[in-house]
Amino acid sequence: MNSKLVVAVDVFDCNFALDLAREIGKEVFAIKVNWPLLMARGSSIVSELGQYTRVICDLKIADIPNTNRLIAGRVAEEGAWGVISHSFTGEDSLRAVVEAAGDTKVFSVVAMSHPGSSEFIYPSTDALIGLSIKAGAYGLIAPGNDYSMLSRIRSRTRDQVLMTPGIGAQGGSPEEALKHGADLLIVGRAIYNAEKPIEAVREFNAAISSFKGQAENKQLS
Ligand code: OMP
Repeated sequence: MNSKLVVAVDVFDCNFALDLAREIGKEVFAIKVNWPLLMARGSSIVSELGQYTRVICDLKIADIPNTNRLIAGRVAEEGAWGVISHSFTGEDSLRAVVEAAGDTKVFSVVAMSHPGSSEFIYPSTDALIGLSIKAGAYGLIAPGNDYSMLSRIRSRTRDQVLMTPGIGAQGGSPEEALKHGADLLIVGRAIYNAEKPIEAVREFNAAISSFKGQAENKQLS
């Protein structure tokens, strides 16, 4: 399945998450887990969900290098395909995540999708992109609902994979995000709160595959 869809499952109910993963796993690129599931179950939720699809661990790691290393190492042991880290803590902290993550891909936050991102993060986005590339990040988190910021980030890197939240509940559209340079689209509530999540997944996949832009079709392993 060649989907670009990453489904955020921001719930505390592990059975719901596992049932959902079983249902949609083959039709999505990955499932993203955040603190609610990790708090409810511990890090083993990563390998449990990993039976059905790739898992991206959204911990937004933001600590000193030693602590970051411990967290990223555990995520890698659980077999996560990817992990999300902040970059504002500096190159040494992000590099520690990259080193400890091993084969697990590191996505670094350089701009966020909520209004407050414009207060401190947006003014630093260019510096955060440079720092993330130097530290060896595989990908960047860029807002899928702010197309001018997304284009600006795309114009500063061709190599890093851009994974974009903000699609659906936060107002972004899959076609516009792809048009402005997204490689992977994160969708949460618009799928896990849908009456029939599998149908919502199929609608997003159809919108994604109908997009015929100039965006390169990156082959992601
Ligand atoms: P929905 O708004 O329900 O589609 O969920 C979006 C998901 O993306 C949530 O899991 C957020 O934690 C996450 N997210 C953002 O919404 N904005 C960001 O800037 C970054 C992330 C993220 O890193 O995944």
